[in-house]
Amino acid sequence: MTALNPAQSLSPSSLMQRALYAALDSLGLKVKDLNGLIAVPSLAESHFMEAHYLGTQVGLLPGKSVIVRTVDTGGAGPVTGLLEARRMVENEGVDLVAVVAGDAVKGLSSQEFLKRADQSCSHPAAELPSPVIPNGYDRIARFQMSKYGVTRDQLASCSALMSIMASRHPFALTKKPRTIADILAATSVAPVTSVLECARRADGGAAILVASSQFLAKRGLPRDTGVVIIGGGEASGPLYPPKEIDTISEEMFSCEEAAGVAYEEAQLGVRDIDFFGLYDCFPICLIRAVEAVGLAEKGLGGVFIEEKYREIAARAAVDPEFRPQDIFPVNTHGGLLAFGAPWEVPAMYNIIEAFHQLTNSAGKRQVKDARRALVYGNGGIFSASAVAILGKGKY
Ligand code: MLC
Repeated sequence: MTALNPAQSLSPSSLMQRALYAALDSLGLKVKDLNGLIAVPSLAESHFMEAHYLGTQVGLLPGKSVIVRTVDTGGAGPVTGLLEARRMVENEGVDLVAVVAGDAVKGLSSQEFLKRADQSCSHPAAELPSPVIPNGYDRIARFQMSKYGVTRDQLASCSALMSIMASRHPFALTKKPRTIADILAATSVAPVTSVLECARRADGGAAILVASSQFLAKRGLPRDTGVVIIGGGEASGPLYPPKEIDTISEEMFSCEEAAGVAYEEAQLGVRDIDFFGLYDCFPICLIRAVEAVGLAEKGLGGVFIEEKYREIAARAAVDPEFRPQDIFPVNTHGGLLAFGAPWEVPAMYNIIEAFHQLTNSAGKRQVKDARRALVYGNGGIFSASAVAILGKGKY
């Protein structure tokens, strides 16, 4: 990954290129070693056929026997890309695929960002005021409050908990833990959403390489320095929620279905997973995610998060050595709410943090004996869910 909000402002294409070169360099590989490229589009500088644009910029194209694809499932894009890369390796004879994302939404003025972001999920039928996306998630939060008794403090706990996690990651944007009171006192953006409960707008790029076992053997690359993809699932919902809260139904949500498909393919259950990288663009996304992957019972995700937050905050206050990951092995980097969220890029950080956990390179954030991880990306307003289950490369 590139630095978040680099000192010198860079275009989305430059961020994508830097991330791609950094990933290749880390293994001593070159662009011409790739025969697959997947990119997700940016908001700040969108291109027709983003992956072809990037492939041409870096000199992968023209080239023979190269498969290049743009995937657009919004914020789920990196996880969809990871699963698509696996299909390319398994079914299409591709050896080495790069999945790349980059955006520079912090570099846009507030007005320009909102103009573009509002267009992405708006429709007259949804009657969502600007900012459209925070208001869309806020509507779902209010649905969850009326249907399942989620409280305002439970919502705020999500952001407070993510700020504790982020404060332990050297690259995260949020450096200091925040309390529920801090979150509630921040500027209001929508009826039950403050500015500190929005995906933290940022610039950044990230890339991931997916290789076949044959490629690793041929190039003398050890299998146990990477991770393996052992299951995946995707499911879809509508682009925007219905206007009336009382007409929202469980049918519009898709994470549980995607996670179910992934667990089934991997022949694993929630108790087999040691680390979870869960999408948290707004608190309600994290609350629904802990339920969907089976960490909390249906309707009790908010209670679960608030309990974890209060326990972690209390123990961290008296014990500087306390390890929050021992009781909440989720988003040890701080998620979208606190690590940073360059539009469609941030699910990459869930995958990268899972990679660090599974390769025992997460430093003081390390989850003990992490052997399997689940990563979840969400696009639109609960419009796309992609879940992948990853395993340690070494058995
Ligand atoms: C913002 N700030 C935060 C923060 N969010 N600080 C800590 N934690 C957070 N989570 C800070 C900023 O760094 C900034 O401080 C100040 O608050 C104001 O933020 P801003 O973004 O510069 O302000 P503004 O332009 O007025 O816009 C506010 C906003 C916007 C809430 C309308 O930030 C917004 O729309 N955010 C949500 C972005 C979004 O929708 N992403 C996609 C999520 S949906 P400073 O010091 O820097 O000035 C998704 C699915 C998908 O992920 O498919 O994409």
